Amino acid sequence: MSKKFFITALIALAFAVAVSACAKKGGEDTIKIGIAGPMTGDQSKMGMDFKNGVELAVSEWNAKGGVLGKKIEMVVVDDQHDPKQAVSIANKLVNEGVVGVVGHFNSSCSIPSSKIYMDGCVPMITPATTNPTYTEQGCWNVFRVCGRDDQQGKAAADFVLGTLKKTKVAVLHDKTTYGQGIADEFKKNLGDKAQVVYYGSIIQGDRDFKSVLTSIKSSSPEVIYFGGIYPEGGLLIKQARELGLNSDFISGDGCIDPKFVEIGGKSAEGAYLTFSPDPQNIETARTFLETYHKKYGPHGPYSIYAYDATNVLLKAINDTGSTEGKAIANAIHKGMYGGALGEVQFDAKGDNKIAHYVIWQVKDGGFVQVTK
Ligand code: ABU
Repeated sequence: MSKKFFITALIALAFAVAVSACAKKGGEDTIKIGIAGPMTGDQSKMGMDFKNGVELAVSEWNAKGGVLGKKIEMVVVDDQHDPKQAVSIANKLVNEGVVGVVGHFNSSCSIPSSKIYMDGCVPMITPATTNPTYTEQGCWNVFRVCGRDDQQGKAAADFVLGTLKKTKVAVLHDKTTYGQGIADEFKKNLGDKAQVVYYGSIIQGDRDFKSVLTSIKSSSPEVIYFGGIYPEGGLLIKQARELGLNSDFISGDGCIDPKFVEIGGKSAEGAYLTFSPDPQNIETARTFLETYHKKYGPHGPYSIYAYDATNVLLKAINDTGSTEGKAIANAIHKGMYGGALGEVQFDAKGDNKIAHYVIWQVKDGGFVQVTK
């Protein structure tokens, strides 16, 4: 039996089991949706970007009368990018009767909480979780509007080999599901075309990386790849340059935020990152960007994804005329959505069929897309 067939069969079975377990929600004055992410702490910028994107979509729906004749109410919860806290707040959202969740940010939070939402018959759409496992577990209730780290790791490896033409590489990660996962995808996609002269990890939350960077320097890499998030990524590039370690630096979507440049300062200049194409070049994103900027200031990398995820969820509730989780998930699977980022369509596992990655670079303190 092929892996694809097995996963599709597993999801079909999970759907069938869910029919008997899911009860119709409702009876309240509002339709509640959960927004989950790191709302406090060093990744709170991501949580706030989520909250703003969702709030903008909800305000537009509510201005038109809400959904199924009821106003939409946001229930915002903070997972502090901690997997245990994520499970705890997932239980809280299920108990509060949310009909869907937009979140979480971190793969290490979305993966364990997805089971809680599935048991509670709640569909979840993550704007930003990119680890493949999220949609490979066989959960009927999971969706993502972003891409996956197997795509993203390949894009980074292709760029290092094909464009930078570098073959001596150091690979570092933060030991999280996302960080290690994307670093390993990058390494796997280098294959035997590059020599990995250093492979190691840091601990998320640490602030002094001089020791690991000194070891990396002694291996003389042409490129350092980092799998992790901007609080550590910004410090890593800053401290690398202070040590005279001037190799090219490349990371993933976890570092593509102005906070990376704020922390890294001038040292961040020239760093490469993988992310989706610039929404400023996407016609359908214009209205979102104008409205968002007026209301909240500059958009973050995942503000627009949170906005699109919310619209996917609310459109499915509206189209199906139901707040029952399985019916909503079915409607999401069947639909084609004209989002601010363009068309969104999901495969049987809940992955966005249309997502892809390009290369960005830090130039003059900002991020510029450098490949098509
Ligand atoms: N995709 C970037 C960071 C979020 C995650 O853990 O997947």
